[in-house]
Amino acid sequence: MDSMELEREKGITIQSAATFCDWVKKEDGKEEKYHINLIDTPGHIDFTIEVERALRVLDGAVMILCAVSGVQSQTITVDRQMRRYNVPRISFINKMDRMGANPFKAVDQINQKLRIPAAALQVPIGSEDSFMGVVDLIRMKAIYNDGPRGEVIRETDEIPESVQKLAEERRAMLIETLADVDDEIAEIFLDERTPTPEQMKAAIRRATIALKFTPVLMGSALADKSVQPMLDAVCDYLPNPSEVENLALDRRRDEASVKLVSYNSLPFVGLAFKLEESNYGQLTYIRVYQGSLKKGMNVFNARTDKRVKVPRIVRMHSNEMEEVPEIGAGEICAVFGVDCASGDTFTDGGLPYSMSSMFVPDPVISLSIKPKTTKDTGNFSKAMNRFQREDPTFRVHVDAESQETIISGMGELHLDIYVERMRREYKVEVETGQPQVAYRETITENVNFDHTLKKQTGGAGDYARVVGFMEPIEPGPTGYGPSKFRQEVTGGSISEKYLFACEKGFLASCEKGPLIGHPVLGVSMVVNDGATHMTDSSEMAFKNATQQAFRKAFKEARPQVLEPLMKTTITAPNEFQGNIVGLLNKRNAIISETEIGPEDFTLTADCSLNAMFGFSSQLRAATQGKGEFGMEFSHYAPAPGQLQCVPSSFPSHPYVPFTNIPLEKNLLQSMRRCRRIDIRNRVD
Ligand SMILES: Nc1nc2c(ncn2[C@@H]2O[C@H](COP(=O)(O)OP(=O)(O)OP(=O)(O)O)[C@@H](O)[C@H]2O)c(=O)[nH]1
Ligand SMILES: [Mg+2]
Repeated sequence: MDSMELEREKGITIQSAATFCDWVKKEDGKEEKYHINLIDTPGHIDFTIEVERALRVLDGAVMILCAVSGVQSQTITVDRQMRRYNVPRISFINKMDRMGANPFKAVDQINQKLRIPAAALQVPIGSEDSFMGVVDLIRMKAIYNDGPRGEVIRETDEIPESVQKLAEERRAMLIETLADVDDEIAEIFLDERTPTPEQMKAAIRRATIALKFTPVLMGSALADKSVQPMLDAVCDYLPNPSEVENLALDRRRDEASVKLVSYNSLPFVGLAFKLEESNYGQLTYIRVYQGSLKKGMNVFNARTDKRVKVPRIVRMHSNEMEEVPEIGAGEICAVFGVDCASGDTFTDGGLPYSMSSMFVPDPVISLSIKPKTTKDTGNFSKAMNRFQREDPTFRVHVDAESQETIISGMGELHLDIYVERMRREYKVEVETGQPQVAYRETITENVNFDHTLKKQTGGAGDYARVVGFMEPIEPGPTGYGPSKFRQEVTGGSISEKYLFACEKGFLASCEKGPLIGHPVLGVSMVVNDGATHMTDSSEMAFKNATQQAFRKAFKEARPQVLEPLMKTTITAPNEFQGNIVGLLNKRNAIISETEIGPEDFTLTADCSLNAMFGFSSQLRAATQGKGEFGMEFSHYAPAPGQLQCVPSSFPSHPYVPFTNIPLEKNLLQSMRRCRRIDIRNRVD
């Protein structure tokens, strides 16, 4: 489904792609047809928004693991995202044709590292080159793939002698695991009876949908082996849209939750989860939760309250599309000509519902960018606009002082890909600066302020006085929150209009902190008094006075630079554990979890992004190339002492040397190299 040239070239998925297919499940001579709406997502954390929005709208997922590597650091990150959206999953162990394939190691790792009870529903027949098929442990049948593309399924009751014992053992383990997660099987198990295939399947379905279990299947996509049973399992064990509780918020009743029911006959509710610019205009992907969406119908955007007509509905088949007149409840489609933002809810206009949006992480890395020649400026801005609309984790702003265009995103690969796409799709060659860490600024103490702006230069002067205090907002469980403005003026010393100007001044100050010019988090500013001059006061004067007061008070309130901390997951063979703990200690990382398996260990730590530069090359050196790591933004934390500036020594202009701390160049290169290894691993 990777249709972009760049995806094919690099061998990685960059954008999620949607497709629709019918799958005919054959069982005991009976045929049943299923509609499947499928979204393929990237695995790299840099494209994490694609995973977030897919998981937001999907009812179930197939988690794909490698039979040799098992649970990788990337798997752990995606696992966290699946939990965020309560998505039931089946697990598929791919690459059974590879040398060293060991599906049961992967099953153990799902149990231990992801802490979700898992059991294999199959055992492999043959391995590596001679991997031929699987034994279905529920029905105890051998399943082989015949035909040039493995399209002919041959099922027999004859289980090869060589796997007979393994199949019995694993079947017993499956029943035992099910007994732990399902009451009905527990009862049968305690009575020392054997559950029937129907009872087992029903229990697997119940436990999977209840997020208590994941069934594990195995095969080889490359060798066209045992993929069909996985699709059958999708039908058997993942929920259909009516079995998933999808909630909307009723705006008329204080945002109370209401259940959406996936019936075509009910009023329409859908969520626009992804936008894409295409040759024919903006393509908006919509998941229909309730009711149906028809061509020519009028829908209401719950955010803007605007009515739009839906001129064209298409079903996506990766990059091809099929025009359809109607899409029913539970399905995914794309529409043309509907202008909206990603995450907007659409209704038929009768229901005051909106749906919660997805989680959009903050960017952690930024760099300056400009077209090499001025003639490309038009295309450059076109590209920037498009990328920003499509990807909420990609941000663009112009630095007020340097006038440079700054792009920010989730990682170096993320930004690299956009630079490359600009070159290919918009024919714009660009120059980029050094990547920089996205810092934040905050205060740690309460301060009062009483600031008067007074200028008299002939004619009308400027006058505004603002009085109040600033205080830190304690970081919550998800870290530092946005800064907040409040007015508590009594007696009308500042009018409503001017207070609004004060708030504007405050917001402008928060965009560019006084320390190093990065956004301000976790600061509360309260204006509770002031003074207005009959003729000299203006909105501008109050806005400026607030900005000046903010700046002064901020510096007195023991300000702090915050840096991004990354949740880092490292996996390596056990013998290297000492080395890695040493490496992390040197970086002041806080290790939150260590898990030691029979062969390798997984360690989770919070580590500053700054300190992670150069890590991958050191990790490789310390583990003979056998270690791997992945990282994801966790939260902001105060930067270490040597990076903090002493308030008294603050220059009155932004502290330039600090903002210019580049990501250590070779660190970046090594991160890149690490990715390359990652990619190469997949190929062999
Ligand atoms: N040996 C073997 N290689 C496979 C198999 N399936 C996929 N590969 C190879 O693994 C590499 C990566 O495959 P992709 O399908 O792009 O993997 P992906 O998980 O979609 O990767 P991202 O979307 O970038 O996260 C390719 O080189 C495939 O040829 C398999 O069953 N056996
Ligand atoms: Mg892919």
